[in-house]
Amino acid sequence: MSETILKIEGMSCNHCKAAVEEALKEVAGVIGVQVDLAKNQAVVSGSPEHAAMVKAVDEAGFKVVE
Ligand SMILES: [Cu+2]
Repeated sequence: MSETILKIEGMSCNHCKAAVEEALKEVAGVIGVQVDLAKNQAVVSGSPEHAAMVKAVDEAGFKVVE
């Protein structure tokens, strides 16, 4: 199982954090998601397609910057 770190722009509170976690958990291949608000990043475990994660985050109203 691999882990991917996504840098995400636009998260400012725990509501944002929860929204991003929910969105990423819906992506096929994702096993777990841990968002770190202070670091503006999400650690995703599993083997999802990168593009699918970017799209899910975008649809939740945030942006993957890296
Ligand atoms: Cu928020």
